[in-house]
Amino acid sequence: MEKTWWKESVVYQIYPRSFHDSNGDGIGDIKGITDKLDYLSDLGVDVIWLSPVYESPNDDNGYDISDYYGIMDEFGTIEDWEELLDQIHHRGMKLIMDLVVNHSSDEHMWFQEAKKSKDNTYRDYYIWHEGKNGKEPNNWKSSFSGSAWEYDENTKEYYLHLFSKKQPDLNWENPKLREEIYNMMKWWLDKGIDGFRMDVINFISKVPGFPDGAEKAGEKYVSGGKLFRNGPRIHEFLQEMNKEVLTNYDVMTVGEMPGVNVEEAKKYTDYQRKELQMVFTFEHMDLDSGTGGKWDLKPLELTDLKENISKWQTGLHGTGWNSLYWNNHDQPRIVSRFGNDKEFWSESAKMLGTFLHMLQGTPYIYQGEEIGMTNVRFDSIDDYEDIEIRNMYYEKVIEGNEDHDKVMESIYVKGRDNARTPFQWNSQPAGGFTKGEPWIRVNPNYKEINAEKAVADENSIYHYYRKLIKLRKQHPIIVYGDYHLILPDHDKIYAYMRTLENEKLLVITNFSEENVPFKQPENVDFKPKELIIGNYNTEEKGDPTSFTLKPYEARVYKGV
Ligand code: TEU
Ligand code: CA
Repeated sequence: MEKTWWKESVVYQIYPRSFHDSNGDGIGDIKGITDKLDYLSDLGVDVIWLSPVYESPNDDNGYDISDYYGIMDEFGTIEDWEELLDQIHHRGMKLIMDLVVNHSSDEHMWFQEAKKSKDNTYRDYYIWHEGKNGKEPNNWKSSFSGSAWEYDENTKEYYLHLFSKKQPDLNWENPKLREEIYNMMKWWLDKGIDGFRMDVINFISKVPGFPDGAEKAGEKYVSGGKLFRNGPRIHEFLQEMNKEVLTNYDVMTVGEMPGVNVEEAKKYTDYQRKELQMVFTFEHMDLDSGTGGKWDLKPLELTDLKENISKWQTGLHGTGWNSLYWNNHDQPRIVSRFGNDKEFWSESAKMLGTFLHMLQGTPYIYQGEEIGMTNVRFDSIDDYEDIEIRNMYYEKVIEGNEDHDKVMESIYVKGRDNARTPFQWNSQPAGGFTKGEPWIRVNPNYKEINAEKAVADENSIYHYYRKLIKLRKQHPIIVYGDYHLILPDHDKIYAYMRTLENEKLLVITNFSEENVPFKQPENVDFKPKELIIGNYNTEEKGDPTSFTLKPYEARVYKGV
């Protein structure tokens, strides 16, 4: 298997608004990140993925870009950004930027022009359609509630926005638009960045004619996902992007792809197809959602997780490459979601980290995951900033008369603001994130959970993550070994083997708060030699093939 730097890297995602504020305005900024680079290099991460810092009106916190070549005033200047890149490279780390080109902001010059008239030069940079029988062109819903179409009085047509109405979808059918995007990508790559994370990049090719999505009883607008995800020209567009831009640089690319399955991911990440190197799947992040989508809460079944992770591990082995993540700026905190953020907070955070970092793929750590930051429970909906949360609350409770407490509970469990409360640096006011008033409330547990305390405690989740990252550097089997599930039917223990030539690893994790007996199955050909990491201080005594796992215990044995 081809060995490459991006397969051997650990990536750390920064959501700049919530990372560290250097000038006291309550908003994280670029200088604030530069001040904290030693913390990141001490953690041992290799690549930093920076969520958008471009000019934006912040309707969707920077995922609505009004100038792809400018830095958002609140975050600083292009000189601040150049200093950050320089300081990242100086420490031997790399920087990948967020590429948000399925849509722009409606305040982008292109859209401001396009909406002036139907024959404007920039009109076809976006997707315009006449209404149908006095209504929207089709029945697609926006990810942020309501219709995916907004009517423009001036030119008497609708424009498509799969997200907020301030995020008009760009028209990738237009070769001139594609050329603008490729030129912008080259501009950033020529400044020295090391790659891109590509926002909903599998949405850029829509089915021609924009047909209706499948009707759903009681729903005015429905998901059009089958008609804009992994669309008819997606591979053509990505291969063109690769040929025009990416192939000329030694870069890392990861495509965020809601709705992608393993079969499609094989195509996107097969290096001979020259498209992308990795994708972010959402399948494992949908296992605790009911048929009604993310807000329809359902407990995780461990056997579902086994089936899904195993499908991806074996499906991409040898052809493509996996990204590995539990957290990002759109997902709730994993220790609260699949772990236990109360009695077994530290053990379960370490277990979840072990499980993920011993898999084949490139691991992504989201800011705060390494210190066990948890979900938050704000009493009032007014404390929430995320457009997805606010629009959903309005649609369900204000317009739909759904029960306030039930909807708030779904926000506590799944809301994106769980990941966006300010990074907790220390026990100072606002957790040391800012000397001013933070743009969003800080999680009240910042006195107990913060980086300063974690760095000072050799048994902290932080130091455990440092060990996990170091192991990946020391043992090529973790990066390049193949994967084999064992105990497939066990509903509390997730155990899997890794093998590379004559080396083997056995990873054993207890996803429950109970003491669970583990017995290595007879048919597993493995002789444990060394416990290379564990989240309880397990002495070497006892039979390593038969023992009782403590609540959320994780063990990794190396052997033959
Ligand atoms: O997310 C795409 C996406 O599908 C998520 O928004 C997800 O559907 C939603 O958060 C429900 O959990 C990307 C960015 O990561 C997200 O922050 C942006 O809001 C979105 O695209 C639009 O740019
Ligand atoms: Ca600031």
